[in-house]
Amino acid sequence: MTVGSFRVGLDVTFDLDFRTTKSSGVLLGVSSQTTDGLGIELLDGKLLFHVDNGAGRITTEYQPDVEADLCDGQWHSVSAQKLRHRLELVVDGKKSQAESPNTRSNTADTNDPIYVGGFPEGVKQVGLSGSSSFRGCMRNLRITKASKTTEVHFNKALEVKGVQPLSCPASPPAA
Ligand SMILES: [Ca+2]
Repeated sequence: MTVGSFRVGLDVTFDLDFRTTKSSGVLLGVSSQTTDGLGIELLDGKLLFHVDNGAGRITTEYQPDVEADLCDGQWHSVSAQKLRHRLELVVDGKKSQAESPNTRSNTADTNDPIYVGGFPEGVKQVGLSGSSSFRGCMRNLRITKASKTTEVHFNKALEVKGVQPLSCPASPPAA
C-alpha cells in the first residue's frame, strides 16, 4: 500500500491531527475519475467526511459549538472511519455518524493517489466539496486497513508523484 495509488475498498480509517487559522481547506482526498471516492475537509469551519461508493455521496460532519473552534491555530484530532456503507467521524473526541440506505454499494473503488492538503487542478475528487488548499500543519497521518496501520511520513509523501506538498511551518501559524 502506498499513498501513490490507493484502494479505499470496503473499510478504512484515516487518523490525523491538524492546526490552521483558515476555515476551509482540503485535508485529504482520494477519488476515481468516475464515481467513487473519499474526502476529508474543512468547509466554513465545519469538518466534513464524505464517501461515495458509486451510488451517491454519504457525508457526516462535525460542527463545533463555536464557529471558529477548528481554525483557532491549535491542534485538533480527526479520526474518519468508513465501514462499508457507514461512516463514523470523531473530531476532538466528539462522534458523528452517517450511513447510506444503499447497503449493497459498499466499496469505494479507487486506484488513485491520496492527495493531502490539496489537489491539482483538473483532478476529479468526488469526495470533496471544496477545492481550496489547506494552510497550516498536519501530523500523525495514519491509514488503517484490515488492522494494518501505515504511518504516512510527509517527507516521504512529497516524493510520491501526485501527492501535494504540505506546508508545515516550524512555528505555529499566527492566530
Ligand atoms: Ca463502488
